[in-house]
Amino acid sequence: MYTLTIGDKAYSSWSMRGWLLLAGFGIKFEEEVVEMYTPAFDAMQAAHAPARQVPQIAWREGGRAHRLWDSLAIAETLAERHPAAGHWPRDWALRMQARVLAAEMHSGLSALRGACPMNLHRHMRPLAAPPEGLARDLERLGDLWDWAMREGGGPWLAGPAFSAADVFYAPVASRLVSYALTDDRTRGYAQMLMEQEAVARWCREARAAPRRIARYDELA
Ligand SMILES: N[C@@H](CCC(=O)N[C@@H](CS)C(=O)NCC(=O)O)C(=O)O
Repeated sequence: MYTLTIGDKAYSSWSMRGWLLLAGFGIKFEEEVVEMYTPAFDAMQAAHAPARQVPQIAWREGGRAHRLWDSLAIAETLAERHPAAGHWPRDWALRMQARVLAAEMHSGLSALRGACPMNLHRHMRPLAAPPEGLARDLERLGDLWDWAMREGGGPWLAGPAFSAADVFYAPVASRLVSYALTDDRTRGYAQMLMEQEAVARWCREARAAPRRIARYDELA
């Protein structure tokens, strides 16, 4: 049995990806939420160096304790351990497409990620002063999603089935909604992704959690 350690569901975008890579593909796990920016989070990081960041997955196997972290490594390792779960498409060209999309998200869109931290309590409230680079990231996102739908035939980013590629963009879609950044190219898929069963469940649980983090809620 896996134990997934995550941060606050409303605010921890990488945690959302880790959780979706399990819950979105029918893999059983226990979850441990450690509130971010607290002594308990510091203690978790010290206890689990060098993993440190969330999400992390721990389990015992073959008499050994294992710990897996970083969402891209999590996607690849879970796909390898659960080949029938469907993290990556079976068709090689769609699988390549899914990996390209996940990898670009993992290392890119930094203006969008930096300026618009995930906050599932925020709804359609634009940033007061959108920073340099945000428009470029939104343009790039529109290009990527357009290309993905054309190339794979949709309705998901890598063809007919929800895959790890969609997982990587779930927090991105939530930012588009929270900060009123959707446009004609991104609105439809962002909406569909937010309504996907596991994504919607994460969002419900996030909004039900009582803790609020002022530094994110007060972002103008
Ligand atoms: N590259 C990592 C990023 C993980 C990450 O930055 N997690 C944040 C929470 S959303 C974190 O643990 N921050 C605490 C820290 O960096 O000390 C991944 O893909 O999972």
